[in-house]
Order: sequence, then C-alpha cells, then structure tokens
Amino acid sequence: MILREVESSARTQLDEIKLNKLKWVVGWVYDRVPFYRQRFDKIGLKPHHIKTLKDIEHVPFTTKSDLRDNYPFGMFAVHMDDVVRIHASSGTTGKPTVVGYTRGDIETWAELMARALTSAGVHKGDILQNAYGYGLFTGGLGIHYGAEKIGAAVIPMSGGNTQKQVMLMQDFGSTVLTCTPSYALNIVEVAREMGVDIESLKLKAGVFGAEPWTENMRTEIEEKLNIDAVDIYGLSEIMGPGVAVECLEAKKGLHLFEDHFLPEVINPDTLQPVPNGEKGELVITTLTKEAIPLVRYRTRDVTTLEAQPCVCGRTTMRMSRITGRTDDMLIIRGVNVFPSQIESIILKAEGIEPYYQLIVGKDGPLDTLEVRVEVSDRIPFDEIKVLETMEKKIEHDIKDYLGVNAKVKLVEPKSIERSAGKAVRVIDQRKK
Ligand code: DLL
Repeated sequence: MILREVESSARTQLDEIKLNKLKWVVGWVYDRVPFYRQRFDKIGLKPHHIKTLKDIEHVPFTTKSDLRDNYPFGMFAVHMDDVVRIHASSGTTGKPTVVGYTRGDIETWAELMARALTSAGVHKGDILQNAYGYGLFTGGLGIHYGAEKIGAAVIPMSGGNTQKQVMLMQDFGSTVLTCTPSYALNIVEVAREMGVDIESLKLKAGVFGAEPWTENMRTEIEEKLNIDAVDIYGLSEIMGPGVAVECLEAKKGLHLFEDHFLPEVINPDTLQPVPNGEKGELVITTLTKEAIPLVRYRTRDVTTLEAQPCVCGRTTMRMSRITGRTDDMLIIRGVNVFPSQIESIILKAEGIEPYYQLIVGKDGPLDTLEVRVEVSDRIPFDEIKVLETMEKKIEHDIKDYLGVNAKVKLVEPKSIERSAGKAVRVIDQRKK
C-alpha cells in the first residue's frame, strides 16, 4: 500500500504543517470574505493573532445558517471567474447550501479522494462501480475523479436503476462498489431476486458513507456481499467525500486528512473543546480550500477523536464512526437516542432484515417511539406468537441498553421503502 509521506509523519511535523496552513486560511478569509472580516473585527481578531494551533479557540464558529444567510455565493473567497464547479446539498427546508471549487480545489479533492480510495484498498486495475448520485450531490463526482486519478476504471452508474447495477456488476466484473450502505443492501436484495449468485461476482471491496451506519450493518454487508466494507466520511460544505476514511488494515476509526482539515470536537452545549476520546460535535477548519474556505465549521456530526498512530502506519488523527447528527438526536421522554443506537440493537436480533424505520409520535404530552423492522422471509409472517416473542425481545433489549420504551413492530419483508441514496430512517410525526 502506498502511503503519502504526510500520512505517517511525526505529530510535531503534522502540527507544523497545520499551523502554517491555519495562518494562511485565517488571512485568506479575512482579506476576501466580508462575512469573516466583520465577524473577526467585531471581536478584535486579526490574522496575525494566530500563533499556535490552540489559538483557533479564539476564532468564532461558522454554521450552516451562515451559509444560508449568504446564499448563494456570499461566502466565496474568489471571483466567480475562478470557480470551475458548483455543488449544493439539498436542505430539508428552503434553499440548498451552495459550495464552489477553484481548479486547484478540484485537484486537491481528486488527490484526497485518491488517497481515500487507496486507504480502502482500491488500486489501478480495479473496476469501480460508482453508485453514488451524480449531480449537485458531491458523492458521484467526488469519488469519480479520485478513482480516475488512481487509474481505476470507473463505471459512472449513479444511484438507482438497481437491476442494471447488478447486470453491469456481473458483466463488467466490478471489483469495487461505492454507494451508501443502505443502497448496498438494496443492491444485494435485488441481485438475489434476480437469481444472481453473489459468490460469482468479482466484488472485493465497498466504500460506503454519506449516512450513519453501524458495525452490525458493516457485518451484514460484508457477509452478504462477501467483501470488505470501508467507511468514508465527508460533507459538501467542507469538500464532499474524502474528508476522512478508514484503512482496510484496521477498520478502526476514520483517518482524517489533517494536512487539509483541522478537526476539533466540542461540547455542543458549552461550545468548549473536549479531550480526545470524549464524544462531541465535530468542528472542521479547511486548511487549503480556496473558493469557499470555512473556519471552525460546526458539522453537527457526533464523534470522538483519537491521536494514537494506527497499525496501518498512518499517524493522522482518527475519528470514530459518526453515531449521528446533533440535530437527528431523538429525545424520547427525556432520554437522548440516536437512530444508529437503535440500529445496532435491532441488527443483533435473530430473524430480522436490516431494513427499519423509527416513527416518533405523541401520546398526549408523552413522546412515543415505534420501531418498524422487517422480518426475514424465513420467519412465517402468520405465526403471531413467534412474532410477538421476537418483538418483546427487541423491546426489552432497547429498554435495557438505551433506557427507552419503544414499541417494536415487525413488518413484512420488503414493506419498508428502499433508497438509492441516503435512507430515511426517522419519521417524526411530532413535527406535523
Ligand atoms: O454525504 C458527502 C459524501 C458522499 C460522504 C459520499 C461520503 C460518501 P452531504 O450530502 O453534504 O455530503 O452530507 C453530509 O452526511 O454531515 C454526515 O451527517 C453524513 N455523513 C457523511 N458521511 C458519513 C459517514 C455527503 N461515513 C452529511 N457516516 C454529514 C455517517 C455520514 N454519516
């Protein structure tokens, strides 16, 4: 495996690189983005005040609403003449969040995605079927350019058209699949319906991300597809996919590309940094982005940081798999739960399939949580007693591990809607 030198540098060297780039980006946004100049002036912060990495703590945070307030291009630090690509992420309400890339940004992104795919075990000679959506979403094109840079052959399938995905996988001999983890399961299901022998496929690895998934989900996918499944993280505001990725060797935490992104984890209530190993909200400062550099961007994603070097030889900081977003956390009768915590419990149960949905509602003043999970077709759906026993067992486990009263409802195979991109896990009827 080829490691870029910087990925296995001594910490002092990495910190030096980061500090130089941090100084650069703070100056760059101060000089070029009125939003940042006003924010910094308000508290008397000048770029030359940044002398150590810790000085970042004096810099104000940037949030998604700052991007919205400056829609569409107000946060750009370059003239539109220098922008060669625009992406956007669809907000749940209102206008999308818009990001731009200079030619240099596109090159950096391709380089980082090449490093990310290398970390996941992708090589020249691989045939990579890219089933992330192409379009305003960063998944498709982000993976695409990185794979080409490695010299892999890319099949730009985009998401959906699942039977064709399976057909091409067979006929073209795809060795790597890239898509959301939920879509990977959808593809397996359709392949089985088509009578395809999964063992006969040439797939060896999958690079999955864009939505939270658990270790149990990894096991499901690895067993069903007979591959190594590697987690990749990113967000359009920061770049797209390729901000952090697991290594094939350890699959223990996602290596952050620290030479381009400065990570912090903060307590979302006090906004103070938390020590490594403690859970909190990931905050990222871009260190090299030209078109839309972001300083102390609050991602809302919940994780922990780990600075210990990895068995793969990388010394870069690792983040634990994202358990959810602070804005996706459910508060059920005062107990905080993330959908991924429920996922890890239900996927341990016997006789169910990894398709589920959480319905949050109200019974008078009280919150209610219904967990709908599909039963496997090996379980006769008319055997009420069997189903009831299974439901009670999962309810008991949820109460035991998470302290939440949930009503578990086993539903028929294939009754939960499949997605070709990010799965919809939560239906919150309280918001109606
Ligand atoms: O989802 C970029 C991406 C594409 C990442 C392909 C990985 C693969 P957005 O649409 O802007 O960008 O959504 C970003 O998705 O803040 C997280 O909440 C979530 N997310 C992304 N990757 C992971 C992951 C892309 N590996 C938002 N695990 C982020 C958990 C993830 N959540």
